[in-house]
Amino acid sequence: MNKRVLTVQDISCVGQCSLTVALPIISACGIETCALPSAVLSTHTGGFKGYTFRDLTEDMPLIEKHWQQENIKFSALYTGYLGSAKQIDYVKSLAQTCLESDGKVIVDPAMADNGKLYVGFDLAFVEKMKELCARADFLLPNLTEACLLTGETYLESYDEKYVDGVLEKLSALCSNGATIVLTGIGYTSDKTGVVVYKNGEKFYYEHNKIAKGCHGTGDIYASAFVGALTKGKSAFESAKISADYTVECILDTQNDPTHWYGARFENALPKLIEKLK
Ligand code: PXL
Repeated sequence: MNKRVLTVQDISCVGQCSLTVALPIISACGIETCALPSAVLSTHTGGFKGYTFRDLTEDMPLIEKHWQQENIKFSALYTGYLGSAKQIDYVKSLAQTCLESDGKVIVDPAMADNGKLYVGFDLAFVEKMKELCARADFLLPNLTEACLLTGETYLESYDEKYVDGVLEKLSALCSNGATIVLTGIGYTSDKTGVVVYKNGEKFYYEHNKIAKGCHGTGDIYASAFVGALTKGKSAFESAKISADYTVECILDTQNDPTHWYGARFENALPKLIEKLK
């Protein structure tokens, strides 16, 4: 049967993040992609002023009920930026009612970056997010999110021992035995990479760090990961393919000063698709 992914995250109308990134990327991977918007914002919250925010929490149980009536099921549930802590309860419920029996839950605990929570999130949300980590089959935090979830101190530079400690604490949160994909890990100033960790086994993929960091690259990364994984690639292959794709997107964006709000993911899509063949 064809794979069908459900992704739950916001629509930022402008800004190249969340659903406007996830839908095209996962679709380009050749996978039917369904969307449950967590909120509608005029733009993302990272740099624009005066954005609108329509919270769609109350629609979620109604949508879930309808899908149950129609016996609609998904092969994977991929969650990103959520509009309220209450939505975590609804997402947990969707994981029970709307997934095929071997369906996977992929959680990007999108709530923080560069050592700080995003505007609108608080420690109560972080606490609640731990419940979703417990249900995850794949967990994709950046280092800031990992530190918030584990109580570890966020450091700008660190060694492998520090990262091992973070990974162990994250594993303890993941009672469903999730594969952890920890992004943005670099041991020298010119490198970054991703660590894939499961049952004490660890793989590290390192690549060049591009000076310009772009907003929304976490969403590009997680969407490509979901696409590759659903296409049947292993977690490590998927992590590597997504890292290479994200680098291509940043390279395509870095010399355009008007494109400060996100990363151009469109031109590199053929390269991503090629790697999935
Ligand atoms: O890329 C994460 C993200 C998603 N959605 C919204 C955001 C952000 C990051 O700031 O503001 C609305």
